[in-house]
Amino acid sequence: MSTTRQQLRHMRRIPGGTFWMGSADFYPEERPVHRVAVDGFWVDEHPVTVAEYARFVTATGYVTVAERAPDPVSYPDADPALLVPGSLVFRRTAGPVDLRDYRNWWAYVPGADWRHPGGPGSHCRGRERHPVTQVAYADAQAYAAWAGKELPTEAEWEYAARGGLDRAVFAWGDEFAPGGRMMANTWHGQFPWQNLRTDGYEGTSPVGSYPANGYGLFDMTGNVWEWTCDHFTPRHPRAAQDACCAPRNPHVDTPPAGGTGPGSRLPRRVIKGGSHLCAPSYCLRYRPAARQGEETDTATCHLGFRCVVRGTPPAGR
Ligand SMILES: [Ca+2]
Repeated sequence: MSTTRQQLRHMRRIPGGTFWMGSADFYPEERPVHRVAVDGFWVDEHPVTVAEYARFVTATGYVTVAERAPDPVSYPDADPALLVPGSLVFRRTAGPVDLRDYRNWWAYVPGADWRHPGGPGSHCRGRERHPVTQVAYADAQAYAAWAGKELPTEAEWEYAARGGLDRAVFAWGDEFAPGGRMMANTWHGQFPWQNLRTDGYEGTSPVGSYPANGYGLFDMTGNVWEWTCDHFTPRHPRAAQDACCAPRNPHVDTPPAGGTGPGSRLPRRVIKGGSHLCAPSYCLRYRPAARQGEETDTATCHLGFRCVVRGTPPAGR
């Protein structure tokens, strides 16, 4: 694929290099810390916005996963009443709830989709610069293909998110709010009932509302989780730790042996960056090393994506 200047608008060139991937200080799935080498690439300056996704849908007529009725064959145990188009919507609770049961704050809402991220009656007017949400993995892939781009590997994503800092906790350093400055849109207060909006936003925020990282990238932390093209593994591959040399451009392109994990129906891909729903008391995942696995057909109000372009710079750049 030849790269064009049009493709590279609002993208940043990330120089190739080697970095420490993962963290030993938080959740088990981030371990082990290991060296990884990544070739240079371009990455979107910010997550794909509602306006950008709307241009794609207008041009192609694409219908997202959340806008289609789920196939009963894939959901043999599902309540038939829920086999209608829809997606997952967060609902702030009235007070403290059992944090072990996510059903206390997540609901499958018929009619929720990228145009109506909170369900019927919600809309995106005035939110064109917010990240698009309610997009499943295939929806992100479809956009990327249309734009002549691809989804990042987890290693590319994490390398870009670190902004050139070596083993820092956050994308901007080791302190969450340096000098009291809010650096990302996360959850302040007691999840999932008390949102203090210390950072100015309860839900998503317009892209670029917080400082860019060292590579000039916005919203690598918080706001929305972002899809990557790697299959989720409960830990980083053992081989990465044992190898004599840093793996180059690692990519987990098949589901791990032994299945997708308890309760999972579908392969899970790695999502990165945390979201406006991440609170220290529940999910301290607004860090480059943090990772979760998400089933590929899942669309939620706190998950979006950004794209990359691989290859060498076009002539003249
Ligand atoms: Ca917030």
